Amino acid sequence: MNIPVEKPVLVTSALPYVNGYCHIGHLRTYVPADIYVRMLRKMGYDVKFVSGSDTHGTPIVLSAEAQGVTPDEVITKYHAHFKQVFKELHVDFDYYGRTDSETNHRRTNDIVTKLIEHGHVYKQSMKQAFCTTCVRFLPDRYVEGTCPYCGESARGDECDQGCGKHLEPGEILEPHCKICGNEADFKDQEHFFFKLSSFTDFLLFYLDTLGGTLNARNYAKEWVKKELRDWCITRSLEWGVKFPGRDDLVVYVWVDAPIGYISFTEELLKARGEDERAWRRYWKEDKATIVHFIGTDIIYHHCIFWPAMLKGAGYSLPAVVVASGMVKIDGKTFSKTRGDVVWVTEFLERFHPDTLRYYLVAQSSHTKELDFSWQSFAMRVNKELVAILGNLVYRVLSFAYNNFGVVPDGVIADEVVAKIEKTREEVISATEDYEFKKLVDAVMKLADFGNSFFQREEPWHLIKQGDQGRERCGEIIKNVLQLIKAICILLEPVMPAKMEEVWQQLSMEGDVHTVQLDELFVSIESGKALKEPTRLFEKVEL
Ligand code: B3M
Ligand code: ZN
Repeated sequence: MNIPVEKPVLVTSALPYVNGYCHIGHLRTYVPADIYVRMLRKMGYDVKFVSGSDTHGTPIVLSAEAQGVTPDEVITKYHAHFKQVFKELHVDFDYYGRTDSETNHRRTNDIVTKLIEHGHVYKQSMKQAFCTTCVRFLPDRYVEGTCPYCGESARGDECDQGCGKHLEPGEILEPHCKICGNEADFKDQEHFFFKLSSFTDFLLFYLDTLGGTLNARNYAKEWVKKELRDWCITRSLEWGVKFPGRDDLVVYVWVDAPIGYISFTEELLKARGEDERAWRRYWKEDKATIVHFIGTDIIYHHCIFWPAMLKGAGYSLPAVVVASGMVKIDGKTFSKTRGDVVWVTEFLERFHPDTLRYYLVAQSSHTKELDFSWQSFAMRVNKELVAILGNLVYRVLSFAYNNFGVVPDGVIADEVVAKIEKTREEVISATEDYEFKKLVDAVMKLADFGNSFFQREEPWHLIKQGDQGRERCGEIIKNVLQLIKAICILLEPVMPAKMEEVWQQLSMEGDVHTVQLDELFVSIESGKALKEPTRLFEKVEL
């Protein structure tokens, strides 16, 4: 979708539960979101990029219980870990917060209070899973059983193995206690419900206008058409954001987690010294474009609960939801117990972060499943990054350095300008379509062209053919250097650290991270001294 360049843009990336280490499955959302943000900035947009740690809900308390520590200890440990991983991977959030912040408690309280005042919330007694052995209620992930919709095994609040549907408390079949494994009982308990069913017409209308990837819109529409059940928004847990006026209940984690997007905007703008009400431009006054990057497993929450909640409380609505396909490992779903998992920290001990960033987008189109394998990783690095891109840069820069020592003189050929222009258009349209694979493929095609142009013109013969030959050779080299410069700008969003290296090898001034797309057509300056180049990428041995 073409979003207006005049309005500021807020891009968010789903909030990881900070209950364990980051694995490559997480990155399918963060890396493309970061690429998108960098590319929008190159296109002249004013973008803010926020995310943060999801610190509440049963994923956190279960983990704390299992490790025998407090939720706060779990969060502090993994929050720091995720921040570090994002830094190493150059996923550059303007702000990375945590949902247990004071701002988020306050904002959640405000939104829930508004929903109550606007008549969207009611109290009702309901059957809750209860474990007579552990003598406790079993909210959400404390219970496991069978999905009533597709028959797969599921967690209390979502069908994680099967159809992906959100499950309301009490819906799961054959419920068992996650802690002791015994069959769960049911007990009456009083809870608060959000009248989601009354938002059906609004949602159908909203989803028709929603931008982003089709999977998000289509899944959500199917669910809305099938019938929406009211949504239980409280849980009997200690840890979380208290439901207004009730000390014994917290709000369901999927209430306060997305509200984190608002709180983090507020915290970011405050930290930058902006007016206290500046966040309202984004979330109250419809003066910005809100773009959410999520995984397909949380479409329900972002395309149904969240817009209904925002609408009900009188807040601005997101314009775009981009949902990435899930990651598998050698065809299998992630499983820590089976060892089908690739930890990001371990990966980065051996490979450059940019090779992972590249792989994550080059391997499959954004909405499709990505099947990670070491073979396919090695193939992408060796056949594409080493053989095409690395080869072009090293071969041409070495030739230029050895024979000229500077960027030679010459005119940029129409053929070269046309190729760059075409690639620019392809990259922009890929960005607008959230097709990051098309983006890298288009630039790699330009690198391919660079290699064949160099090969075709045979500069190594020209250089031996007197002054005229040397002059013509210089012109050829200048043209290929121009192509490399263009590739460098267009790939910076994907491989920021490696393209900074190329930028320096080209002796370019300015900052490749902030340079705009117009720079693609500015001729590389002749006469600039070149440094001895080094190879960009190393081959991956299987
Ligand atoms: N914490 C993580 C997940 O379910 C969840 C996302 C929250 S985004 C507001 O993937
Ligand atoms: Zn299911």
